[in-house]
Amino acid sequence: MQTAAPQKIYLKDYTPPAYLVDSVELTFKLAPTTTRVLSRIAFRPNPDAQSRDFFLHGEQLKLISASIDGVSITPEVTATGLTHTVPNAPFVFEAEVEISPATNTALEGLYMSNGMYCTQCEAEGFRKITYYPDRPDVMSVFTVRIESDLPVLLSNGNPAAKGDGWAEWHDPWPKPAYLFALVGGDLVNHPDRFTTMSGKDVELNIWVRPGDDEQKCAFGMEALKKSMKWDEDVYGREYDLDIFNIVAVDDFNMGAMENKGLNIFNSSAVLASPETSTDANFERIEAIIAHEYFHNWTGNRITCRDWFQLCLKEGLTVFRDQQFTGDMRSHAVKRIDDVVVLRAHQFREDNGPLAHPVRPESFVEINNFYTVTVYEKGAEIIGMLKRLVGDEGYKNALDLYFDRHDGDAATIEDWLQVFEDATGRDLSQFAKWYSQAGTPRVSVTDSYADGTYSLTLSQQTPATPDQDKKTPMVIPVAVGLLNDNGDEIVPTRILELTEATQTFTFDGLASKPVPSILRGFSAPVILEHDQTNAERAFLLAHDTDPFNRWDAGRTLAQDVLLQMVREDATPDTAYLDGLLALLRDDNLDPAFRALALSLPSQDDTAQALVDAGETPDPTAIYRAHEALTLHIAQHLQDTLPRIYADMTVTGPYAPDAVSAGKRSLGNRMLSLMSKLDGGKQASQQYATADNMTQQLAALASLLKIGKGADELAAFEQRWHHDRLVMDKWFGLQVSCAAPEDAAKVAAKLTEHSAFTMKNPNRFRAVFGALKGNTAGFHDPSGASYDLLADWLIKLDALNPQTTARMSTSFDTWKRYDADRQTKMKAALQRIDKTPNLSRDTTEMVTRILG
Ligand code: 0A1
Ligand code: ZN
Repeated sequence: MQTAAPQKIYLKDYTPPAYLVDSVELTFKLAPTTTRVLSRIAFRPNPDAQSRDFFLHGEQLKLISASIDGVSITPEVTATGLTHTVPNAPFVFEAEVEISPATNTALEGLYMSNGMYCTQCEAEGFRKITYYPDRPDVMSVFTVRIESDLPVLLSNGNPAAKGDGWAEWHDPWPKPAYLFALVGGDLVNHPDRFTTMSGKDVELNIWVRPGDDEQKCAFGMEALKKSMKWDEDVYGREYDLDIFNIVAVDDFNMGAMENKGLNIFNSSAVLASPETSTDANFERIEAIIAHEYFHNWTGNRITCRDWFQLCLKEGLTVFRDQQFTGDMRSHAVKRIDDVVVLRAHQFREDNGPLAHPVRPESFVEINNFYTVTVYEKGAEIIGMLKRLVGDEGYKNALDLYFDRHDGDAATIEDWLQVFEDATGRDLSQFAKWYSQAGTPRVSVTDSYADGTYSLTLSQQTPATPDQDKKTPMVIPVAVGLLNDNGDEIVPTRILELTEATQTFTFDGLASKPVPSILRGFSAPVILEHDQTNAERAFLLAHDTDPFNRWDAGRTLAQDVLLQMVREDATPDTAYLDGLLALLRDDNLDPAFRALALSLPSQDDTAQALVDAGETPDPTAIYRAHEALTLHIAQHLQDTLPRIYADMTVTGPYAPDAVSAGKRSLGNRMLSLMSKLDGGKQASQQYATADNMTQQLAALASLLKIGKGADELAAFEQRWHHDRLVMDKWFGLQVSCAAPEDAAKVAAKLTEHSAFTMKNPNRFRAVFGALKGNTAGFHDPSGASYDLLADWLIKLDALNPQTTARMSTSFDTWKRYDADRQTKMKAALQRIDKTPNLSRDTTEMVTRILG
């Protein structure tokens, strides 16, 4: 257990910094366990400050010397920083500290990964590098000198000078310390160039370790150039340095990091080749490269005043990367993909013990708030704003935002103000989306009389931790109406639901229409609409809104599953016929058909049962999913081989959306066919596949029917040298394991010589997959709970951030039966009682236990 109660930090306590920084000069003398960092920081009193106390953050630093205006001082040093008296006028603070990157397993601050030095400073890692006011509202110009024998030495900004064993960098754009970065290593680059909209020539590089990885940068480089062009075309944003560097690193806690001019990427988020990466990997890489690049304006040029404003940069940047992917690929498919993620992860968070507002009001450890709520619900809020003010209003507001706040550390109030000023709209009620946690439920009733159709919408948001009472929000509900023939008689209209209950009317209708509600998923809410299965099947067949068409099928599938869980029913043939018609409709995008044929996740079904006031049984849910999949396979049996053949992509592999969509539908066919042919087709596909998408899909189809042992061994034999491919090998075995075997399979994999908990990707491959195998994780034996708890306890001593993140696997514990609850609670308590448990994990486990 923690010795000292961790301190909670509140948004309401924000005060401006006592001192501002005009310039920072840093010198790094790199050495694995004895890196020296020399700093020279020009401070000046902040005229807006409320205090004159001088405090610099600093953790795990060995202070060698310090001075103020050249006079040596002995500051008061604690575990969290240093203080000293300072002049009431501008002054220069200098210090020399020693740090040990080689033993830094937390992967925060300066650390080493496979012989390479790299940094991760967001959120509060810079304080592990040197003493500094490590808060985002202190922005300064950095000059960095790196001394090392390593051939490649990089930092932010533009290269200033270099010589034998040293390099200097200067970043002209003032930035907070969390955007600082440094890399030193034996690296090779994949170079390119980009000419910006005003004709400036920018050098681009992706840096990787020498070896086969060099071949894997081309796709990322194209994605970078597309992102740069898109941000110019769509947002009018131009790049602002002479050089843009991306570095791939194997050990990284997150996906990637937007450090100014020097993005550092988890190698899984940048390296790609047809032989080693799936279509999903390619799409993810394109999106993450775009996301980090877009941060240059939304995050770096305009940053956050404090960490409570994290959604200011993250919600907006996710929204921008979603728009980008839609433009590059398919808007309909991207929207469905995003909503699947939102419902699976954000709704789960918002409806459990970890629920928090998009702008939280307090935290113990900010790293615990890089959540789906801040990111994905944060992006949904931007989408709603755009829907409410229209495309023109959104464009004007964004132009004003960049004009007014360039160079600022801004707040959500600043953000909403530009929308108010640009559009004249009052957003005071809308602002609740940032402060009120929980997923609103919108229920629907309707009636028709004398040519008028009335739609009554009611909203209600359930209580969440620390927030009992909720008040109505502004909910944009996009609605269209269809007639009995399936023709659209009222095109999409945005209804603004602002009260607890409101009725909207549509006049001049010849008969009662079929409503299509929440088109495009116009707000992140749960729609409670008692439609008959016939109406849903009708929308599945006719809705002109592709999202709602897909969602009608999804709701039907969920209903069928619930019936099968409850009473072992056989599935509704209306649903199966609907699927067949959709599958045979060759006018429909294959990617869309593949999505329409996939079932809600088992975790979604569990939540649907909770919403209906029932206790979910993961084993029964698993059986219902298996049974429904078999029914679907049998019902579509005659059509599967034809579509499978039609989806063959000829020619060399390309990761474009059209080819990927075909493979996606083809592999959906393969997985269904495997339920009937004992894996014959899958074995053949495995044997002949010339790319990872086809190979992995075939292997998954085999493993899911309890076959594929030979292929699994061959896969390991072939790919044992490739870390990212081996992550797939580890993960797939756990996600495809039968529920009763999942814990055993995961435990056995932790004994494999290639398993290491020091690498977050490998740890997540095994334990992320265990969480994803819902019935396996919740196997009544409790074996998975115990195994995960054992490993989280071990990992916490090395890497608190990843441990805390992975502890969320337990966040649904209160949903389940008494026996499972007892077992999960015991696992959580065992973690909580671990001596010296990190602040990160302590906060998470405490919140989960509630
Ligand atoms: N800002 C990055 C993600 C990131 C966040 C936190 C980190 O450490 C706590 C690392 C990376 C992004 O949004 O891409
Ligand atoms: Zn981001």
